[in-house]
Amino acid sequence: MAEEFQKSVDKASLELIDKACADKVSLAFDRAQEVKPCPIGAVGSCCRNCGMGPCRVPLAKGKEETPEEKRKRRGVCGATSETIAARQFVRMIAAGTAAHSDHARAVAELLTAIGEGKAPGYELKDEQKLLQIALEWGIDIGERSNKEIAVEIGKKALGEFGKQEGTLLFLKRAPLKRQEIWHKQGVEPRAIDREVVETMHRTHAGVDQDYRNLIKQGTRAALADGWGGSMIATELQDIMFGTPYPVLSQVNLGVLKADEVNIIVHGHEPFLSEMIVNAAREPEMVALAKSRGANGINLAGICCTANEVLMRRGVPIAGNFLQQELALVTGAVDVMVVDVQCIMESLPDIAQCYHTKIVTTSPKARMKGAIHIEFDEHKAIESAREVVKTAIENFPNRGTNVRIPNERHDLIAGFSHETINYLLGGLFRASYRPLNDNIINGRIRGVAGVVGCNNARSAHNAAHIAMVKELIKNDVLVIQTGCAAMASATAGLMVPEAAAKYAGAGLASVCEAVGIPPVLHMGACVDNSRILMAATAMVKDGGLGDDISDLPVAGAAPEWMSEKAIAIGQYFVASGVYTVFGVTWPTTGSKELTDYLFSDLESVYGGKWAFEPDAVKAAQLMIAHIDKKRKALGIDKARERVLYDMAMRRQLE
Ligand code: BF8
Repeated sequence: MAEEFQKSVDKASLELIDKACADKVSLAFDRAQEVKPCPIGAVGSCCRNCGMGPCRVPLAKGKEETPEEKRKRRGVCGATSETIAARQFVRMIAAGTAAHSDHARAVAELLTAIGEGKAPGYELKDEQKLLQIALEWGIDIGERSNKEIAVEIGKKALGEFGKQEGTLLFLKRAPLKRQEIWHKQGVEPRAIDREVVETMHRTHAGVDQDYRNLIKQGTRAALADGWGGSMIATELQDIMFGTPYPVLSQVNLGVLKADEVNIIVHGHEPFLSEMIVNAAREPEMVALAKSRGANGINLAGICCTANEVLMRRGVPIAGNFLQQELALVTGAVDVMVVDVQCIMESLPDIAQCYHTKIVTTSPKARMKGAIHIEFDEHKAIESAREVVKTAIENFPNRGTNVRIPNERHDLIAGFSHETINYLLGGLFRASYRPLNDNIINGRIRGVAGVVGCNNARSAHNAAHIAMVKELIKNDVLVIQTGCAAMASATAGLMVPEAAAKYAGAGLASVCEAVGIPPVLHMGACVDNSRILMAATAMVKDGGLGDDISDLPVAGAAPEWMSEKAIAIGQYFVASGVYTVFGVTWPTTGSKELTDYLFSDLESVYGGKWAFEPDAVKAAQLMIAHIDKKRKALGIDKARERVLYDMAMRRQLE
């Protein structure tokens, strides 16, 4: 009998997977069993970029390929397996960059509209960041109002998408040495849209036929994401909605409430959900809910929209990517309102088995079987009220087939780069100095960014939690975003008490002194740009080399699935970070290309990719890399001494 596939390590999810089975609802976990991944496409050996194909150029299994066989392994147009795999890879980067950056475009448009007084209900909450970016971008402040400055920032940000001259403004934030590397390699992004367009052009049949040159363009597109679109999204959202500071909330499906109207916000763009938070708190809305028999209105989030409203408003998280269907299976969700990205097309179908209404809001992302309430920034609060009312009116239709798992955990989120700066250094000397000092003295071994998705082909949350536990046990401070952050929170790793329970003695002592968890939630996927800023701040504070590639840091996405994750990984690598992915690797159909990504890139960018599906082994690879960097910095001895001290202390105990 085939071995039973482990679907999740999360109790709440397992409970609802069983309920879905009883309710005859098919989930992503089931489809992952039924639809096997195409073994040729999975390794990047299928090219469907023209009408002569799809051309499949698989490696013959089980024997060494002769040069003659390799020469023949080509598509009809003559494309080699290297070119084919590189084309698919950089197209993934382009799609990921497009997703983050189109989000950023909408952010810039909204900021402009707020400044012009055309987006009632929105504010400019972080004045300090507004002025700081104005200064950074050479925008005149003088006697101008914040709104006037906001218009100019918004327009300048929009210019980043299509300007015809120069390179992206935020590249100047990187350490000087990093900027020089990008310049020397010729990978400084010129304009965000241009890099996506050029990637699509170069991967069209018969254009770029050198895998190194394709990866170079992919790098440029990826940098246009990390140091462009994503950074614009993060920074401008902070101006509008506030820069996050530590906030206590809860996570997992147990945050849904049996006696209240449950509204789930799902997707990535927080514009409407910010307004839904406001609308749901209006006394008239609460009164309306009570008149329909509910005790109140309960908001919760899924995926990165959840992270956005968690970070800034403390809204609890119902779940991550693989829990979106399960939220519906509770039978307790009155409306699930979605915007863009990572939204499963199965939702309306599953909703039909219960009473849930799925509401789409973006003209870019409509779904069959959903109600469409279009988000209009000019009357956002009205759209938000309509969504909330739809949920309230649907509450009396909730049936008896309801099960809300009794699983919820506290978490502290809101660790923006600015907050970390402040927490470590204090209000008057905000800096990363204490972090750098504790890395230098060895209490903290290094820092790891563990980010990314869930993947239905690997047990939900298992790799995330195993990797993060292994890292903190070995004194590596973990910073997180996206669905990865939610996974750690469900395992109780994002509360200060986790330091004593799970972290090594060195890391625990620092966490206890500062009062932070050993695993810090930095936000949504676009907020990986906060990680770039944190790494840059570490370099600028001194003592750990003069580039990101000198730092004892590593990155990982152990359960990745989206093209956005590939874009993120590539900009981490091109920023100098060793980056390990799990589950599957999309270029193994070409050994040459894979070797290039896993090894040669390091001599160019100081960062490189690695693939390791075993999460603990992957963590150990990251730790080995961190130790290598400590040695290069000459701070490896300090750590040995600290370890010796701890051993002695334990003996004494
Ligand atoms: O942008 S981590 S599954 S929700 S892609 Fe999607 Fe991946 Fe989750 Fe957020 Ni990021």
